[in-house]
Amino acid sequence: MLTIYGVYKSRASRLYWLAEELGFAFRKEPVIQARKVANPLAADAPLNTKTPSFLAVNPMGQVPAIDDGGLVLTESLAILLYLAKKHGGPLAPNDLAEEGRMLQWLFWGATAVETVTVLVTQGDEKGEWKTEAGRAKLAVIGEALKQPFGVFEAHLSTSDYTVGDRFTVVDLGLAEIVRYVQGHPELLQGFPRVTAWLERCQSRPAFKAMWEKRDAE
Ligand SMILES: N[C@@H](CCC(=O)N[C@@H](CS)C(=O)NCC(=O)O)C(=O)O
Repeated sequence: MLTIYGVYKSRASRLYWLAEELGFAFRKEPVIQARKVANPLAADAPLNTKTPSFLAVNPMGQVPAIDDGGLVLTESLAILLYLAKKHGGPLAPNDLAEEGRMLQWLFWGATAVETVTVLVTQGDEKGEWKTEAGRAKLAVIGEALKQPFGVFEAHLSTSDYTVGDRFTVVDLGLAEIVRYVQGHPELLQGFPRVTAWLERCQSRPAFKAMWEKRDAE
């Protein structure tokens, strides 16, 4: 049985969305981020990313991780591609060339986009954007996103989706990365195709099912 480590309100949401898309069974181990726990190492602390039993699974102390019949994997985007390939179908690559393109866009998402968009969601969590200094920082972040969002905007002029002219695991992963700025529409201003693509991805029943469970968590 596949075990997914991580609560819905974390990058594990990507894996839960994929599970809704593909319908595979899993066991959820609700590991919460240590930063959300007052004393993560206290005896009565909930299972969290600093709990020794979880560090034995992912020494990086981050969710998500999976254990698929003894195969332990970390890094959400790698796990997405692994699970998509394992279960097959339209979300997975059809051939090596498609897999190459998928890896390209997933690595691009992790390096050129998520490193920046994650700052937005972290700032949301801390209430950082309420001050003048915070708003100035957010504007700098918006500037940093212009190049990658511009590249994606141009790419989406040829297709509604990132690879293979259909919704794939790449769109799922990238949509979760771009979602981090969704609470700040000004950061998506000037990128109508990216905005429409994000709405298209999030209109899928599987995303909505995941989101309902995330809200209820
Ligand atoms: N590159 C990793 C990043 C994982 C990551 O940063 N996860 C966050 C939660 S979204 C985490 O576990 N943080 C630990 C903490 O805040 O204690 C991935 O994509 O899986």
